[in-house]
Amino acid sequence: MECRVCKSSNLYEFCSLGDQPLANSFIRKDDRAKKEPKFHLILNYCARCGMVQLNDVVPPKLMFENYLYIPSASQTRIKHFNELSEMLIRSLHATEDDLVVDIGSNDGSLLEQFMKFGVRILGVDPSVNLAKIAELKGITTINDFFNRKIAGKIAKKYGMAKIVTATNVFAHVNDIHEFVKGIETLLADDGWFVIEFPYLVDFIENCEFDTVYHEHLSYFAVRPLLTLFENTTLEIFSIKKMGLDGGSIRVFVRKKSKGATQYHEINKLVEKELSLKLNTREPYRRFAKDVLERKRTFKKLLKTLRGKKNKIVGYGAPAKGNTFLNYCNVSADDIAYVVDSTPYKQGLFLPGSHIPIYHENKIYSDTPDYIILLAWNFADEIMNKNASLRKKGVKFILPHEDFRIA
Ligand code: JHZ
Ligand code: ZN
Repeated sequence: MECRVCKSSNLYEFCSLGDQPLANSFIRKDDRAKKEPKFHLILNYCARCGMVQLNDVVPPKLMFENYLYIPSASQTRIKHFNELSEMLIRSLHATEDDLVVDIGSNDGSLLEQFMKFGVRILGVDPSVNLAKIAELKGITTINDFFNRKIAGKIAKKYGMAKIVTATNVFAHVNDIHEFVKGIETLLADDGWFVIEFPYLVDFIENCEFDTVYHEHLSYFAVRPLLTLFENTTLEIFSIKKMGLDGGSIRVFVRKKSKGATQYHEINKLVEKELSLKLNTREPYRRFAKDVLERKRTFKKLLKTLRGKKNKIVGYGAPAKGNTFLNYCNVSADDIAYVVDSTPYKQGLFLPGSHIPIYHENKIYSDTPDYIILLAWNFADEIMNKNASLRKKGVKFILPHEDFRIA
């Protein structure tokens, strides 16, 4: 095993979440008796470049060919995509001749926002079911994994891209050097490549261990990211911190020497990373301890609540919820069901725990005592829309606030 950024074999294992099923492999009712494939979920830290990464790489086709996660199940994410598209169109003065390519385009949620501006749009996504949905919306989608070859084909057929976006997909890519070469092939000289993903600083500071699953191969800090682009024709010229998904960053990339780089913003993030000693093993050791502590705290709470015969259910069937529940050995005896707004997940069962997934309405007819907020990154949206339920006395358990009950 070598570091996916600097190729060093000086990797240090700091946290194991055990063997787990794939977090987005929801199960059909009739398949519950079948054995689920499980894979190690182990985090490594590269002592040379500081990159945090998974030890084991699951064949991507197993995870992404039939994909049930859609960003459009959350209003907050749609709003975010709307803001992102507006900002990029405005900043680059993009017109109808310009091409926007979204990598990991999913059901076309982001490109739908760009569509409003009349620019040319193109999606790239390996998921067969989601590419079909995007095509039905009128979004041409190349149904494949992005790489240099695909980039070359796009450039030849559609021309160079003024805007290339990759939101929550960069961390899923095994060969990131090949991916970056694809961007070098595709990006116009005056174009921008914008990447978004969860930020290592928030991940470590808030012990967001549930965001570890087999899809997430990389847990980026700015320092290794700068290393990644070092020997390329591209440069990072700005980075914005965002609150989304428990703390993410938006990274702006373009061809080298195309204007003023916002070093101040980038340096501030690097300084923060150094002040947290993310270039040493210390914070990772602490993280592993915190993970164990969080499991203990939750198990204790669960025991107390169940001892008092409370009915406990879950809100959301996010991938991260499955890491959380499976790491804490939670079963359908502990949590009766979860509800989720994604139509494709409803009627299925969670991987590992086999907890059933229902429509969000179920909690209104059923009125549980406690709801654990598995999709804690959308706390505002979910707590607001369930205000009436809370008035009736239903309590929410907030994992991201040390399991506070609200
Ligand atoms: P959400 C996915 O992770 C997978 P997940 C992926 N690997 C990734 O990187 C991140 O996204 C970004 C539901 N929900 O977005 C919808 C409600 O039911 O946190 C979703 O199933 N009601 C690409 O799966 C889930 O919660 C609501 O009101 O961890 C949220 O999933 C809202 C707001 C959401 O991502
Ligand atoms: Zn490295």
